[in-house]
Amino acid sequence: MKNLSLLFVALPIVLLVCACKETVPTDLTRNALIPHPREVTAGGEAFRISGRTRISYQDPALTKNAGILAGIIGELSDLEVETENFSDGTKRNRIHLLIEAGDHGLEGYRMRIEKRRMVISAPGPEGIYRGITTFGQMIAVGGVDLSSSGNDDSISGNDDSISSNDASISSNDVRISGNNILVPTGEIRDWPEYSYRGTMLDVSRHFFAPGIVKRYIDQLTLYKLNYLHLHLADDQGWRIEIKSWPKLTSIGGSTEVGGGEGGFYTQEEYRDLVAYAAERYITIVPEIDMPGHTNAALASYADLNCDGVARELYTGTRVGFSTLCTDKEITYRFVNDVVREISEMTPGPYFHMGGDESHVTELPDYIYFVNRVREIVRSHGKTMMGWDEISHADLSEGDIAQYWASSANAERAVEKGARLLISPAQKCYLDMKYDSTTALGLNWAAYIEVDDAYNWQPVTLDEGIGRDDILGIESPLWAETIETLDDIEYLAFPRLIGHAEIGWSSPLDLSWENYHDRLQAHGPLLDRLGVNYYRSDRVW
Ligand code: TNX
Repeated sequence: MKNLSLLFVALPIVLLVCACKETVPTDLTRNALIPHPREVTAGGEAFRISGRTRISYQDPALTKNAGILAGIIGELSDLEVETENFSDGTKRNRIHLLIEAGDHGLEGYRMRIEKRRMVISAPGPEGIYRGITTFGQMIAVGGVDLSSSGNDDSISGNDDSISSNDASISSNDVRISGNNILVPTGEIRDWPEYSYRGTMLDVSRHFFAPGIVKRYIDQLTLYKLNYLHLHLADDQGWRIEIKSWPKLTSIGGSTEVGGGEGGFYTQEEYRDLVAYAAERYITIVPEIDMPGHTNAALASYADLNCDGVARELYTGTRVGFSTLCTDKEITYRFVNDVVREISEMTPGPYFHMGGDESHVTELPDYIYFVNRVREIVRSHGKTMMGWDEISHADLSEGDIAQYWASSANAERAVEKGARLLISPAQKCYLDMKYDSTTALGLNWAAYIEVDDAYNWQPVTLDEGIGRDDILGIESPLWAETIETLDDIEYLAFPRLIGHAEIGWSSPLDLSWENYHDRLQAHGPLLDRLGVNYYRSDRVW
């Protein structure tokens, strides 16, 4: 409770009441978990984690997970829990991490909390990790009285088995007191609705140093997001070192919106970011936007322009004025080198080729270009992603179109056999202002308050788009108006948390009233983590 000492100074009466009698949390269904888990059953008792409890992992592949779990417990209490590699999954006073087959993919997990032990099991380390993040929320946020929201139906608790004395339960259902953590018993079975739950960070309009991106990654993983799409090149800046085309960064990376000094990731820094994300079970999706949004490249190499004249660097915020020369062969040598070098550093399955707002590329040229890029991307072993305009080209099964603006484009992509990443600007764009008073951001698509960001579903967006057409959901954060980590956090949080729930939870469990109460309970956690989130008066 290290960081919560102030709370007790502020609430002496609560402290007095709590000092007389230890409150035993026994109702697992009250935990304010986000995303909402699939199935929660209360056991009616409590498991005590103390100095003698150990984390016991059955498989060496779970060593890292055991360390992460011990770290979370250590951060939230005074406990230094030891870890051990042990195959007996029944021992008492243990938090067991077990590999166990399941029916719900690699991210599905099961958590069984009994009076004398608890078990987190999954088909592999990724699912165990998702379970650990749930456990982390249980002890960091605790419980909340969700009955006031009138949505208890949406929590599949087994009421019959609850024998808790309600009068003894205050609003926090998991108790931490120095060297003891009490966790309510019961069972959670959980798995994601969509296998792709992501956010995009535009590092081109303003450059964000690796340390900032890592901090953002830390925050994404709290809410089970598993993809981070980096928008690495646009008119205002080229942000990734390409060894075979060095001027892309020495010239193209030298500025940003407003004329600041810009910057770029060396290949070493990019690899390090990819590894950092992978440690947290987040896959990086690199994007090089083309044939439009390419002024930084066109300023770096004259040959990429149809007239052979290098463009001036651009530090404004207009879009749609630049294009690679689609009928020059050097353009495809360039694209091939870029896709090859980036793909070699990117273990994830996707390469995003942009393709949006190419307003000065003739449509037949655009189609020809996207078709050729698609072949290049495939030749380097990657699946092509692109903004919804790519549906004009020859898409087929395996390609991914990112629905941001046009349902006609999205439907055309589906008709051609592609699947969709759902990012409608009116709901998902994290760079949209919350309301007319928000200092940061834009408003061309909408004002998006916290409830607006939550109150929609990918499957009901468009009649022509069915569940099977959808790969997942992604929330883009464009960076024309933002320059710091504080700015990123202000626009992303808490809207992104709602998107994370839409991506993970059962559509039947999505209810603003219920989510509202859980999100409210996450405020103190975000405060403690120092996240500069928007304190919407619709929530806090
Ligand atoms: C549209 S979204 C764009 C971006 C801008 C964004 C600002 C998309 C595919 N293109 O170039 O940054 O609006 O909200």
